[in-house]
Amino acid sequence: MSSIFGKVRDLVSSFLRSSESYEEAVAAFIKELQKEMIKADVNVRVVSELSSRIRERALKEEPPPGILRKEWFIKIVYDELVKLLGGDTVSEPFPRSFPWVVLLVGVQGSGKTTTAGKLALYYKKRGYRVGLATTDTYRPAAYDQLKQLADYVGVPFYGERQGDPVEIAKKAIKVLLHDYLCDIVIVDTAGRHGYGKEEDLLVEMKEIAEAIKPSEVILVIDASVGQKAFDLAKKFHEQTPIGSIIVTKLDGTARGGGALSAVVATGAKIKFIGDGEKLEDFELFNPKRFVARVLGLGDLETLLEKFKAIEESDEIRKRLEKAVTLGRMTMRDIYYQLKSVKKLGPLRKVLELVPGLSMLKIGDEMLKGSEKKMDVWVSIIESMTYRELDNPSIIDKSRVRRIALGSGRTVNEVKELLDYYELVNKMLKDLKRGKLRVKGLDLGRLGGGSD
Ligand SMILES: Nc1nc2c(ncn2[C@@H]2O[C@H](COP(=O)(O)OP(=O)(O)OP(=O)(O)O)[C@@H](O)[C@H]2O)c(=O)[nH]1
Ligand SMILES: [Mg+2]
Repeated sequence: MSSIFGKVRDLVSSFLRSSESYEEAVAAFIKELQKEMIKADVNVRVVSELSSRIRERALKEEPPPGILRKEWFIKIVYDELVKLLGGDTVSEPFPRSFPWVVLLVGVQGSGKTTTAGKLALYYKKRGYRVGLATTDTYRPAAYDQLKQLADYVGVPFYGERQGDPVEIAKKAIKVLLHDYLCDIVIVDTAGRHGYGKEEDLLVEMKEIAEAIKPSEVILVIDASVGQKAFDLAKKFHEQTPIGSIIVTKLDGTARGGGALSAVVATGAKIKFIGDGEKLEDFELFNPKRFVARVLGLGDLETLLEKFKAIEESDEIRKRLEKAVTLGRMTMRDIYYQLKSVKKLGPLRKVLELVPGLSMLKIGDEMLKGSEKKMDVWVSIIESMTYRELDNPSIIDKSRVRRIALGSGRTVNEVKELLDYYELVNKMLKDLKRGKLRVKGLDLGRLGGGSD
């Protein structure tokens, strides 16, 4: 997998080491990145859009405290690549409704049949009743190939050695859903169309899709497919809207750029990746992890840690903004902050960039407060019930004693946390009423009216 984007890893480390000026180094990095991506068969339009976004941010944004400008640039590259690959969410692999019918499409040899087997195993292991079907009557061995996989996984199979693929698909759905009561049916299709043209294959996919109305059409794409993947994905997409993508053969020497292009061409996200011939060589696609690997951030552990800290502080900032808007903060928010600050460890200085945090004393208490106190408070909060978390005012003397006992802390320590909770909430309330001004917080924007 390290071969994707060729030498991007080396680019990153030489960028960080280079002695050129920031502007020069950025320009050089972008130029090399473009070269590598084009070499990796990423569509030219995609490359140029990506680089202008990176360039613009690189020249405009100031890094947060504690982060060097060059490090921040790598974060920008990381962000933009993650965005390109579907954002920071890992896609939801589990169907929302049943039955869930998947139609696998893709060109010859892209790995559809193998992927059908992988999907079947993946979902069977997770307790679903899966069925496999093939409509491939063009390649003589296609039927046996999927049948064998179905037997290996231990799931029902439907296929016919010859006949009209559309009719076979319809029958397969009927048999697997009604006779075998499957929750999930995976339909494998042909990658070639007799001696026919590519157009015929596309028409057939469209007809099958119209006949069985799958819940999701998945494009299976080989990581080594080059530039033509972009056009191909677009063509498939025009015939049968692609819901998601599975990239196969990422274990090989492929650079994977074609697959990246397919993502952009269809607007669909990569859901799984295959990295081997065995059915177990299959995993959910995680854009962040993937890009971190591509950029070699695993080797730059401290840098990756810093990025995580920034993301964490971003989450805290969002929660704080909400608390300010509402004029209150829950015990759960406090818990989240305590945990984050602990997790960030020596990087907690990054937290200082959270606007208003230190002014609200939350920062002071936590940033300067001892590690030990954080542990105490975390354990106390963990001993509270959900009702107490949501509404600490119900915590009376006897509950205080029970919480202290449950967490192995003293009554005074529990009281101290509750006092702190009250103090923070009083400040938030005053803030909302406009009695308190906090530097760095745009109160107008947050809409804290003076009611
Ligand atoms: N190394 C590796 N090989 C794979 C992977 N996925 C599939 N293959 C191999 O690629 C070849 C083609 O796979 P198939 O699953 O038959 O491809 P297909 O799309 O069904 O092919 P057609 O039905 O002919 O269109 C087989 O030799 C598979 O073992 C993968 O993730 N890694
Ligand atoms: Mg096949």
